[in-house]
Formats: sequence, C-alpha cells, structure tokens
Amino acid sequence: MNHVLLTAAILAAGLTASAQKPDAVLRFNEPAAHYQESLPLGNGTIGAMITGHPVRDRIMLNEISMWSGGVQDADSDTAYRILPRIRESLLAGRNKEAQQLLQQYFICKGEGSGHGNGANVPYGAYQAFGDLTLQWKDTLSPWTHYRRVLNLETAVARTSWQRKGVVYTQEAWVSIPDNILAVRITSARKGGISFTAALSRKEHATVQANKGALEITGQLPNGGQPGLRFAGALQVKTTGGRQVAENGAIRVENADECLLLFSAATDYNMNDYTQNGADPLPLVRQTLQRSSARAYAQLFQAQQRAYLPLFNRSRFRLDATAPGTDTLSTPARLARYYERRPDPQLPVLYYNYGRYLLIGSSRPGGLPANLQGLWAPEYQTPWNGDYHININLQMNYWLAPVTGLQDLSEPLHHYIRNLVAPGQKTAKAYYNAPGWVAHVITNPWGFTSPGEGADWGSTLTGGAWLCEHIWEHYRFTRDTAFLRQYYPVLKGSAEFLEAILIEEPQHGWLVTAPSNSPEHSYIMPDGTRGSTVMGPTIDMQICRELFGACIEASRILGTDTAWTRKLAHTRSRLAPNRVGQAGDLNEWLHDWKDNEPKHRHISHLYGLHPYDEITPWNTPELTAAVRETLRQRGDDGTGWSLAWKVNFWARLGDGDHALELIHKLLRPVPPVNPRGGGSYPNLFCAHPPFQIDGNFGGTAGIAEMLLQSHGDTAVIRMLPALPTESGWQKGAVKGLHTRGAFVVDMSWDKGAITHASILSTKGGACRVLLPAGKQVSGAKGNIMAQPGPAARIVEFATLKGVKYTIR
Ligand code: FUC
Repeated sequence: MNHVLLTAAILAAGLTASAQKPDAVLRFNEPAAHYQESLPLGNGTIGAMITGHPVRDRIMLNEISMWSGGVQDADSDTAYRILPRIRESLLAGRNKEAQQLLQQYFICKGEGSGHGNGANVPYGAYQAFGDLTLQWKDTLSPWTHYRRVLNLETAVARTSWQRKGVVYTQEAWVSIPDNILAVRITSARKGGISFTAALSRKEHATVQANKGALEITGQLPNGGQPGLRFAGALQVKTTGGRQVAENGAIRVENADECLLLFSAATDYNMNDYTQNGADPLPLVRQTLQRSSARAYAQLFQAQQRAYLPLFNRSRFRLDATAPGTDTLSTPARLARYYERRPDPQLPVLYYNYGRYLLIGSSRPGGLPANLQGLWAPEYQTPWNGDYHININLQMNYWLAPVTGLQDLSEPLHHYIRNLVAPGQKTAKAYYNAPGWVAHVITNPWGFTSPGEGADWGSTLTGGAWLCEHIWEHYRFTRDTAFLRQYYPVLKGSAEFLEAILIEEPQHGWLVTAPSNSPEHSYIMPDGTRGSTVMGPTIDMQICRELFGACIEASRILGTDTAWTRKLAHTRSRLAPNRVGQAGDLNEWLHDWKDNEPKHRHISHLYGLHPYDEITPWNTPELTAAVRETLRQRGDDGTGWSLAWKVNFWARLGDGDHALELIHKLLRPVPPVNPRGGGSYPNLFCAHPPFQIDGNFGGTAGIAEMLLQSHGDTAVIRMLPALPTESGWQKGAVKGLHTRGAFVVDMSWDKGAITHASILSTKGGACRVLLPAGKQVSGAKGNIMAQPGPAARIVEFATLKGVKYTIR
C-alpha cells in the first residue's frame, strides 16, 4: 500500500466507528464478565485483555517473559546406567517392568512441572503480569448503547457507551514499534471524564507513584532462589481537567480526553535463557518517556504501519453473506452457527483471528507463543502455560509459513536452538548419547529432562518434532543462510536419535527405546496396560522425516556427505508404517489395542500431517488406513485435537469432513463449567481450559483446505479440500505460501478456480496441478503450460520475482 492510501486507511480506522465486518470484527454488547469474553490485544511482548466495564474497568496485563522459576538441573545424572535394563525388559516384552524402571530411575530430578502446578517450584509458570483498573467516579448512573468490538483489520479494541446521554469511547491497542499499550478515553462532554487508574498484582509486587507515573515492580518466586524481576509503568496524559498521583493510584478529574500509556519488561535474558538481563525499571521508564513525548496520532500511525502489512499479507474471502450476522455479537453468532444456520463469514473470521493472534503473541527477538499465546489472567496458568512439545507448541506455528507470517516463527527457531545445550546434557545423563534431546515439557529456562510421570513424560522425540519447523521453514523460504545457521540443530537431534536406536527382535527393524506414543496407552494381548514401548509409530515417522531433512540439507549445504550416507542406510532400516487387523494404522510397533479408543492425540497420523509421507496419491493403502483410524477415533475431542483433525481431513482431500470439524471447533463453550472442545465467546479455543493451539491449528487447517504443496515433489494443489457447502463455492484468497517459495493468490466460483497467480520468490521449477482447461502464462504472456482436457501436473521453470498467471 502506498503512503497516502495507508494514511487514509488509518484515518478511516481511527475515526469511524468500527465497521461491523463479519469476517474481521469480534463484537460484544456487554462488558466482559470472564476473561474468555475479553478482547485480546498484543504485540508479541505485551498483552492486554479488554473487559470494557464503564464503571469498574479491568484491563488484564501480560508480558511474555513473565515466568516464575528459573534455570535448574533436573537431569538425573546416573539414569543412563539403568538404560540397558529398561531395554532388556522391552526386548523381552516385559513392558510393565520397563515402565516401572522408568518411573523409578528415568524421570526428572526434583518436582518437575509440579504436576502442572509449577508456579512455586523451580520449573515455574507463566503468570499474569497484573491488572490496570479504572474506577469511574460516577458509580450510579446506568449505561446504555454499549458496544465493544475488536477490529482485526486495525488491531484496535473499541468500547463505547452512554451515560446520562453522553457518549464515552475507549480505544485500546498495543504498539509493535513502541512496545506500549495505549488506551484513549474520550467523552462527548467537556470535562466528562473522572476516574482513578491503578496498577495491581495479587502477589510479589509493589506499586509506587513516581514523577506523576505509577510504577509496579517485583520479583517472582524461584523455589527459594531469587527469581525474575519485573517492572511496569503507567502514565496518564489528560486534556483539560487535572490528574493527581496519590496512594499508589492516579486520579483523573473532569478531563475532556485522556490517554493511558503502559509498558512492561522483565530481566529475562533472551540470549542465554536466564534471568540475568538488564534491570527492567529503567527500560520501562525510557519506553514510556519516548512514547509520551509523541502525539497520539503519531503513535497510532506508527503502529498501523507496522501491523497492516503483516495482517494484509494474506486475506481470505468467501463471497456468500448471511443477512444479520454483521450486527450480531460474536457469542450469538457462535450459537447460531451451532444450530447450523448459515454464517459463511465465521470460518473466515476464525482464519483472520488466528493470524491476528499470532501477530499478537509472537514477536521476533522474543519468546514463542505459549499455551495461551501470551494472554493469561492467572498466577498458576493451566499446565504452567508452558511449552508442551508433543503437539502444542508445534501446532502454534503451523499457520506461520503458509499464511505469510514466516518471520514470526523466529522466536520458535531461537527457542529450539536454546534447547540444544541443556538437551545435550540431558542426552548424556539419560542415554549416554551424543546430540540433544528434549522430551515433553519445556520452559524458557531450558528444561529438557523427562517429565515427572513415565506414562506421559518420557516421549523422546519432542525436540526432533520441533526440528520439523526448521526444515519446513527452509522448504517454504528456500533461505539457505537460515538452513546453514540451523543445520547443527537438526544434526544434533538426528545424532541423538541415531545413537539410541536399537534393533527389535522380530524383524530387525531399528526402533527408539524407551519411548511412548504421546500420552496414550495400549492394552497388550495379555491384558497389560501401559505406555512405555519401543518404536511407537510417531517416533519412526519423526526419525524418517528428520533423517530425510538432514540428508537433503547436507546435500544443499555441501557438507557431511559421509555421515548422511550412513544416515540414509539407518533410515531405510527404521520400522515402517503398518496396517493392523482392524484396517487402521498401528500406533504401536505391534498391533495392540488402544486403551482409550477415542484418545485426543492421534500421534501415529503424524505421517499424514504435519509430516507428509502419507499422501492419497503416493500411499493409497496407508491413506485408507489413516481414514479408518480417524473413523475409529471419531470426530470429538479437545480443542486442539479438533483442530488437528481439520488438518487431517484436509490432507485427505475431504473438505466436507474438514468443515464438519470446523463446526465442532466453533461449538460454543461457556466460560463457567466448560465441557468438551470448542470456542469461548471471544473465540479463544477451549481445550477446555483456554489453549491457543486450537486457534492456530484451526487457522492452519483452513489454509490447508484451500492450498497444499506437500509430498516429495511439493506439487501446488489449489482448492484440494474445498467444502461443497454453498457458502464456500465462491471466494478468493491471497498470500498463501507454498513449499518451494511460491506465493499463490486465487479466486474461484462454483468451486472451480477462475483465476490464480503464482509469484516465484526464489526462481526454480514450479509444479502445479493445473485445473482442466486452464493454462499458465508468464510475465509477458508467454505460455508456460497449455490447457488440457483434465487436471494434470505441469512443471515449468520460473524466474525469481516473476508472477505467473493461471486462467
Ligand atoms: C498435551 C495434551 C493435553 C494438553 C497439554 C497442555 O500434553 O495431551 O491435552 O493440551 O498438552
């Protein structure tokens, strides 16, 4: 967008009441009574949740590094001595004994995650930063004409109401370039604004007024050691009236207009993942000083200039409308959709929201989005709000490369790299192996040991699964410098797996041992139930993917040829995918029964998605087996499990089934007594509780329905899983990225492509499944591929920076 247009768009966004676009606006007609009704704002570092109460307003504050706990040594250093015994038990089929040994000798030292309640043990928990409250002076007169909307196209939350006939508005956003939360309050009556603003935190904090600003500082617990230091500051700028800082609060009296600026920081050190960074208080003071010296319009424009280009990189549109949905509240729309009344814009809103939430919770140079992105009102967040790596953290980033937010994966890549050093120590301690390992739970303090329960905490491919994100980033961007920088991370993970593989006795296949299939358990033919196994299917798929990636990467980088030759041989000896008696894919090395036939994790379908070794066109038999697995598991599940299933069905080319799962993902879930997966009123995904992975996974699933580029040859497939529902038959999407570094825009009508373009960002061969009757032409109209009577795969050479047209 050019400068003039951008400025016009910014002004329109700021000056008019937010247009109620049903694909881009969340709306409430009441203040939020629960955080699952609040409107999230964020810049990847600072988060805020807007409740918009006209009398006692509460804005929940977050800072992404607000972690209790600290670096600890949780490795049981002599665990490796017991490894041969564990393996012996497994090889002899005494899995129960193996699991007992694991529980006794092979878990982490200390309290681990504190059974998911780690706020006060060294593991720590992601915590609320605190609250900004606004207590209005007039507590009695009722309010009317209430509206609270979040406009995803501008990232602004706007609340308006009337009291005694006077219109009040509150406009809030979090600035990417200035790292502040800005809240502007206006009144239609001169001198109409009187309230008291306060900062508070339930524990470990003090609040003081300093030179007219409020400052909150403190230190979090770290199991007896000094923990993370944090600081936040609030400054209020008023026009008219006056303000007084007293009793740890700022009182505003009779102002015409008011701007609150808040910033926060901690002494978390991103470079070495310790809490020895700079003192956060001077940092926060500086940030506030800089921003408060600038006019509101300047701050706002700077933020819009940073946000709009990110958000607009990909836009998705369905042309069908459902009258009335543009004036309904978001929870009302969820309720209608659940009754199967048409609202084609709701999935589009979900797509936009997922991208909005990633922009809000993942900022280059910072920590990755955690289990709740960065929006958490609790001091003991569920599961410590940590980084689970047996699906959850990975799912958070599925949407990034496809929907044009690849640069927002940087925090994830950096995070993975920071796990290498502690993971090397863990690999030595437990497996006496080279390379690095991370198991199931990780935190920003470099926790890589197994979890405290052998039944869930000993999956050993968490780190290797993370490596997929490095390889996929390369596949999407073909950024060789990135690959060179991160190749040692891949290699270290592969070296670990290579070293720990053992030969299983029946076929001589190589398998991981001991491990488990994430959080699921089996029933052995003799009735034994357990989790510990050798060679769970997911581990084998991850090994194949990672070894394959290393082999390919070493070829691209011209390095390590001897090692990868050996690795290729090892890869060929890994236990293969196998179909069981019941026609489903085996989750375990043996065709054992599922202990929980409807289990939320469907880990053995990793080979279908996210990894792409099972595809309908290359492996039809395995494809039939994964369909059967999905049929057996059923369509219900926790929020993220539903989101994964959207992706599975999209990969299977079944858009109707994928849409069915989107319906489930959008099932309304109440904030109190939630049951079953779905969406809270503010569209936060309900596990329940709130977990953001489902939002991100669902968004990735929608992208996957519209465009795919997986499989060995990464053929671009347009509309591979478009639902037959009428609302989806006409639409357009722009800015979807593919493997091989192409960017696709396309529009369709009656379910068929009408027009598409493919931008080649790196040059090289492009392979596309060309729809029947369509041709590809290049920049000067030269024909690259002729139309044919049926859809077929065509390949043509592309030039970097050139857009190719399909029509
Ligand atoms: C995984 C899942 C749980 C939950 C937790 C945070 O381990 O099995 O359902 O999502 O992470």
